[in-house]
Amino acid sequence: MTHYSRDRSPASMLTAALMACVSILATAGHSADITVAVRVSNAWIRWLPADLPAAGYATLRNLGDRRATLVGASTPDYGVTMFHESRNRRGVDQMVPIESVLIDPHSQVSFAPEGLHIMLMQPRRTIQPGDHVLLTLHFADGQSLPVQFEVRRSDGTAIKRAPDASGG
Ligand SMILES: [Cu+2]
Repeated sequence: MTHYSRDRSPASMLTAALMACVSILATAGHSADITVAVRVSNAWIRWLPADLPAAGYATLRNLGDRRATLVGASTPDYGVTMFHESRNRRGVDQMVPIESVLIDPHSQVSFAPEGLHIMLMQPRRTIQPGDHVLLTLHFADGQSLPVQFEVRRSDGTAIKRAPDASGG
């Protein structure tokens, strides 16, 4: 059965954006300095069929004056979440675990195919293109940032295409 998800309304995207803002503002009252001023864009998850692990990608921009240190990510939708970097050594593709990702002030870091990615394994529900997955990014100073990731096929499209005759 082909299932079309139509929940990607501007309202739900606005909600996600507001949630991201709220998490920053919520901690602002407790401390004079806001150490995490990271804005996330183009957050998506490359979905692969069967039980192949998915990978999360996004661009993180540090709008603040202090370095942000990303130390982890968590989500209720996957059992295992970790940072990896894909590297090619002498023609062999490898994925290297990354402990933390530094984002210098007024600069950005991109998680992207062939490079940094958030490895997602052991899904706890059926996840398919068109879905959204809430990932919370954790920073070294204890602050966290919830981000909605859009699940897309490996070619970057979000919606399952209707099956056609050009199989195999
Ligand atoms: Cu990986």
